[in-house]
Amino acid sequence: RKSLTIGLIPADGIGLEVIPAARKAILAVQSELPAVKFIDLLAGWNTFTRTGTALPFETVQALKECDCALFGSVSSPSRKVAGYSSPIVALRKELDLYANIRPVISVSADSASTPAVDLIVVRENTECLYVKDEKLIRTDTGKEARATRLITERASTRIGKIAFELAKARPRKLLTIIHKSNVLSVTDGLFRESVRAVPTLPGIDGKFDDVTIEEQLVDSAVYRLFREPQIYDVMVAPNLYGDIISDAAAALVGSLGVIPSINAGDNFVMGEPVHGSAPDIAGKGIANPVASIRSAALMLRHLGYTSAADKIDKAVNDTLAPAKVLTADLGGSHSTIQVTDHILGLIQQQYK
Ligand code: NAD
Ligand code: K
Ligand code: MN
Repeated sequence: RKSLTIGLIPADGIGLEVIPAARKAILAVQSELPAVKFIDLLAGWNTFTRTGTALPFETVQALKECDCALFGSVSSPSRKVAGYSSPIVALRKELDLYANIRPVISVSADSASTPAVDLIVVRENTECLYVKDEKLIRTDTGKEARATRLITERASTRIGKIAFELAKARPRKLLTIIHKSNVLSVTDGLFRESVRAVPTLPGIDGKFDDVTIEEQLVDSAVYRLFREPQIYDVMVAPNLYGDIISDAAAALVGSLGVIPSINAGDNFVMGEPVHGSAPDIAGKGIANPVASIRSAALMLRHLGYTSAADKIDKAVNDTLAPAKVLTADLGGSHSTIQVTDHILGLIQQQYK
């Protein structure tokens, strides 16, 4: 790759404050990257109210010319608004971003009161109950609702591959498959079998022999996640379980403001902080930029720029603890800019 073109979609609320911080972090490591070029793109509620669409055609077209993108956060109204639909959901579909990857790491592993959490949830992003094939029918005894739960070998295998790759790259090399195939033996059975079969696929050639495979029923997985989160390393799950597990895991570390994610497909990756547009603090300059900066690092790591990603992550971790330069959500009093500048300073030090 001769250049790295990155689409920036801050969208709404604090997205407008934290995506610029992520941009600066990428620029701080640009000596390790091909020529970086940013393209500013529109989407979200503000865009909808001005133009009548939350995801302009030009944005989708421009993204197809990009190597990757960073998405901030969108303000979706709770009431139904004619013509509006969430751009992030549409983008995942449009770009076939089938893997949702969320690392959850404790803010201060040194604190005795909070358990040390260092895990990654890998969520299948395209099927399961989220195919939204729902029907309401009337029967003699009242209404009846039915939904299709789609699990395919193809989607389960491709998410399984991503999970094995991530587990292999970590010190513990442990992969836990989350399912409920004691009850849902056909659908969850297929998910479980497909993931388990990844190491035996043609072309894998023993690559994943050093990865330990465990499995856990989804309900007891949530229980154990709260009691002993340190037992988990990489967890892979179908869409709905992955959604619930990743929010539950996020609750263990104190603030949404530190949790990054990527939406990944075979040809594209989009970094995105897990949090929303935070209307309660938007415009005040106090939003935590860490989730977005970590999302930028995760995106670079996914593209293979490991050492650039390591430098960003180290600077972030050293800013949270021991430096304890923190925004208000973590009990500190620093601004978005102050935390960002501290992180940028620690990145620069690593090049000296
Ligand atoms: P939220 O994540 O925006 O906020 C929840 C709470 O966490 C708020 O108190 C907020 O101030 C705080 N918070 C979140 N991120 C923070 C940060 N970086 N720094 C400091 N504090 C932070 O969730 P919500 O309030 O349920 O939703 C607000 C809007 O965001 C809604 O319109 C919702 O639809 C949207 N949303 C979008 C996404 C997305 O873009 N993918 C995800 C979730 C919610
Ligand atoms: K978001
Ligand atoms: Mn969710």
